[in-house]
Amino acid sequence: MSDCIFCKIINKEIPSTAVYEDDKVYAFKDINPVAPVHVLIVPKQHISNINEVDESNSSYLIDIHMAAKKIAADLGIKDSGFRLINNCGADGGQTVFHLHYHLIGGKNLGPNLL
Ligand code: D5M
Repeated sequence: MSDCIFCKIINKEIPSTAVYEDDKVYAFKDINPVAPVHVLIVPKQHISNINEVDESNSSYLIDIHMAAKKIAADLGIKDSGFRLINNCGADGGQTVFHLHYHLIGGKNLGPNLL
C-alpha cells in the first residue's frame, strides 16, 4: 500500500533496524522502545489490522508467532519471558494501520496489562 509507513519499511524505502526477516514477515526495532527489547513484527502483505484477517491471510498470524519465538530466542529472552501485544483500532491504541505485533521484554513486565 503506497502510503503505509510499514509497507515502506518492508520495501526498504524508509530505514529500520532489522531484527528478523523471512519470505512472510519482517521484524524491526520500535522507534520508541518501552523496554530493553521492543520489536515490531509485521506481515509483508498489507493487512490493516485484525479486523481484516480472514481465511485467505490468517496463516500470517502463525508466521508472526513463530517469528516471535525465534526472535525471543535470538535476543536471549525466550526463557525469561516476553509479551506479544496487538493494538487494534482507535480504542485499542493502534496508530499505524498495518497489522503489527509488539514483542516486548528484557525486564520483568509485571502482571498488569494497563
Ligand atoms: O504502534 C505503532 C508503533 O510503531 C509505535 O510503537 C511506534 C512505531 N513506529 C512508528 N514509526 C516507526 C518507524 N519508522 N520505525 C520504527 N517504529 C516505528 P501502535 O500499536 O500502532 O500504537
